[in-house]
Amino acid sequence: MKRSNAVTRRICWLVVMAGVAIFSPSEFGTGSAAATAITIVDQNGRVVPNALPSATSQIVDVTVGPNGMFQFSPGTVNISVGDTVRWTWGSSNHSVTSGTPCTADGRFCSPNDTNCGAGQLSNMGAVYQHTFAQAGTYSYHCALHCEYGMIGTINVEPAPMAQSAFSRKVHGEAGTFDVPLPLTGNVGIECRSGGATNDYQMIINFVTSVTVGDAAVTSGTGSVSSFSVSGSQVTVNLTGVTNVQRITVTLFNVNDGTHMGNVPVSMGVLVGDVNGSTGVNSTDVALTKSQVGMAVNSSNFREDVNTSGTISSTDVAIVKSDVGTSLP
Ligand SMILES: [Cu+2]
Repeated sequence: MKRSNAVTRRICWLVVMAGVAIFSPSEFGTGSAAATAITIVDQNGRVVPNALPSATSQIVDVTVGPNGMFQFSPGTVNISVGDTVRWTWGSSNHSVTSGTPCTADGRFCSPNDTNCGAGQLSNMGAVYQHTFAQAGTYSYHCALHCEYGMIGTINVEPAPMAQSAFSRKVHGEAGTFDVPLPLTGNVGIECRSGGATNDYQMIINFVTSVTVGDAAVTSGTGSVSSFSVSGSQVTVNLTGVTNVQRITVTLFNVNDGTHMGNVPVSMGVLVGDVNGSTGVNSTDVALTKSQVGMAVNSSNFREDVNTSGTISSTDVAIVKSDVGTSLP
């Protein structure tokens, strides 16, 4: 296995050397043949790609060996997660091979993302594209002309980071209270009932102002009835959110001017789990009983499970009726 790899590598080098020997003179030259190729490429009128993220997933164009030059144009491209880069060959005998110059790392390569180490060359007019699903910096090069500086970089920007998220409910005249929904680690548990139509409201805060393309339930049962954006805060109104589940709402194409991407926020729904233990049991009943008649405030609002603004025997009865349920 190792030996055959070594042999393969040696053969590849021979092919590369032969390629340099055969193709370099015309490509280095400024003769009429090369000039003809240049003109054809230019007549394609390929637009120089916009390096800034757009409001939706985009395809960014890169020319491989424009005017016979050993370069990718543009050499550096900034895109967002989910965007596609489309390389079009402006001259022959080049490859797009991922990896820090000048070693293939197998992450992507022309013409079809397979056997990248071979550095297969394509000819003028060829098109290869690759969609980048992960944020990061990707170096690539031409397997034949890397050592002449034919290298490129794709910067894939991550989605904007949400700063915090909450499940918000109005408790009658007692006021508005938020259950934190951590963005990492254990899911936040919403213990309050959603009323007749199981309505909930998520608040998602970003560091800076954002625009949002769409919002939808991407996991669990429920649907987005509406959403709105005010500066750095996104409000998502949900309906039909059933009890005893984990639900994920995804904000699509969130754009903060620098980054763009999708932002998921998850919530556990377990009515009556006033202490957020992921199960409803006698402890929750006792906690609720202990707050009956107390004014609803930031430290006991979870016990007002029907969000009436008062903690009463009705809340105790709701918690009792949910004893035995637990978060899936
Ligand atoms: Cu090349």
